[in-house]
Amino acid sequence: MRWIGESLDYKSTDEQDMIREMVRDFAESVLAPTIEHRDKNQIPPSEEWSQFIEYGLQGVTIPEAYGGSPVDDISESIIVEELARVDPSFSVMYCVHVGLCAKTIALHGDEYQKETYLKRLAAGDVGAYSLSEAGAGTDAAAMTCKAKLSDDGTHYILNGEKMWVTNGAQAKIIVLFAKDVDHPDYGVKKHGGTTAFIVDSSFEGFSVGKKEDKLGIRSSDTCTLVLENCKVPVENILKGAGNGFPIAMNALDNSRIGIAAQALGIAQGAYEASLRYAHEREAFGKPIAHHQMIMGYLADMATKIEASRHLVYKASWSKQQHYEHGGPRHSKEASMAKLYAGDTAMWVSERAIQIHGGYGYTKEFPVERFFRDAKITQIYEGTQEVQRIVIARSLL
Ligand code: COS
Repeated sequence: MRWIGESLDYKSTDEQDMIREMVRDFAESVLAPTIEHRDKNQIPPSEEWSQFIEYGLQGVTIPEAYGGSPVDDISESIIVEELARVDPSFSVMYCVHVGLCAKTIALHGDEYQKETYLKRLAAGDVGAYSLSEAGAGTDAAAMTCKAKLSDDGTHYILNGEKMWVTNGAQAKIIVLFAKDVDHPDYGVKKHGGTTAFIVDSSFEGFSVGKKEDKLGIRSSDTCTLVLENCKVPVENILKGAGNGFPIAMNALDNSRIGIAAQALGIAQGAYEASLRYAHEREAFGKPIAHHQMIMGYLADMATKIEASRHLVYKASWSKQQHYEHGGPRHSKEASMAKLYAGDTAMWVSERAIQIHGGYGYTKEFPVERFFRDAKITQIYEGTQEVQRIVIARSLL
């Protein structure tokens, strides 16, 4: 049997290096100066998004034919990682736009849907994805939002309320799931009738509800969406009525890698702040970086971050192999990356506060924000418990 090491190449490509440098520059020059204010006041990064779209990176999951500028899947993760290293809120806005929304339409959309919606997403209209409801988060198949075909057969009428929608208030285009009550599988299979709709925020009967007041990622908007006889044209269904659940799960396989990359960036940002502080801060006559316990923390942080990076890039590579070369589904790799990187972000950001001591508990340093932002990476796009279910199922 061949040893996997024989085929490994750890070198990044010139394009990946160039993308990392470009995004780092954007994050440090545009996001860093405003993040504290946006975090404190829960202001979404709309201004910053307008500047970001000048780079064209909002179209990395969209084919060139529809105005996109595709990059390889590791580069996609590098972009998220570099954004999160400075501003985790912006990184999740980006992740949902390129991953859950644009990629899902690119994979499952027909020509009309791609022509109409991918072009707008590529031009910078913000995208969102809406699966969860008040009583259906982890148990996604338990959703109760209903869709019914209109009498003249031209529209579906959607009713219900969706919850925890990232970019909910900003999005113009939303991939949204509801159950077609007339589908033969509705009420037969648990997820029976689940249908993926492309909803334009201008559609009649669509409105944005409550905005959540969150512990972390406070500059990212998270809302409920209200569907009151919302009219969605039949041509806006992805892959036909009743075929939505696998589309939802497949989208999560992709986006969990994005959240893992976000967690990696958070851990990296918290670690770098700690390293800087450990060199500057003196105690007992020397920089704390030279005290063995702090050295131990820094070593463990760097090791866990490196391990996370391997899992994130491996999962990104597996995703690309799956779509471009018919490789096996990447569900396990995505869940492993998110599980490990999410726990690492939480652990590293907590240690970062410990290294900063009392100062780390204040808003004078960014580590308390990283700590608050890290927690959500263990919850959204599948809790750590769900990741374990997905991993264990693939093992068993
Ligand atoms: N890709 C494509 N299809 C998939 C899939 C995947 N990764 N995983 C499951 N499916 C398909 C199955 O093949 C099955 O299809 P059929 O009925 O045609 O056979 C269907 O989806 C149902 O699968 P399953 O029985 O595994 O669904 P469960 O209800 O048991 O759900 C978990 C399993 C818990 C893994 C799933 O509900 C989940 O991921 N929950 C978390 C949701 C989440 O991340 N929410 C946050 C969203 S951010 S808004």
